[in-house]
Amino acid sequence: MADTAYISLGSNLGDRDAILSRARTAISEIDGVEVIQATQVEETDPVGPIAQGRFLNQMLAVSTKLSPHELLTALQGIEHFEGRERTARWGPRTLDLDIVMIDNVEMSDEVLTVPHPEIPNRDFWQRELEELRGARNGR
Ligand code: A4P
Ligand code: MG
Repeated sequence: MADTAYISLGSNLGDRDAILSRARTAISEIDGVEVIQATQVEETDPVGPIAQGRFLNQMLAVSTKLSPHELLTALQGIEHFEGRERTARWGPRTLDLDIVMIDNVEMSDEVLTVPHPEIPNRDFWQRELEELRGARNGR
């Protein structure tokens, strides 16, 4: 059985366009994952307590045969490949990949919460979800 997952790509350090482009390619190359749709890339004001540069954000809808944890591990591998350095929580990053939602999945443990708890605070995520899920449901 394949699930539909919604993955957020974010970058506010370095060559943001090139980083998102490589991330899309890397996600499409994960075994058991197929990219089915993508929103436009958009520039967004930083959310959270740290003053930092603007982000480029994009959301992908993917069909995945992986478990949520396997998907998270694969995404973290891509983040590390892009040389992300963890400084402050919420702080600047070359590449941040978040699992925003997985259709029909609700779960929370020490490493993974789905749907992502920040959805209510991020207008652009809500818009992107509406765009991708609305299109898939024929709206
Ligand atoms: N984790 C738990 N649930 C999830 C999930 N659904 N998807 C855990 C991904 N990871 C999840 O994340 C910390 C840990 O969260 C992971 O190890 C994983 O086990 P992280 O990415 O290492 O740390 P972080 O990103 O600094 O913190 P956090 O809390 O994930 O922050 P966010 O929510 O990723 O926020 N403003 C704009 N405009 N655009 C952005 O993209 N992003 C952030 C980062 C802040 N402000 C932003 C944006
Ligand atoms: Mg994150």
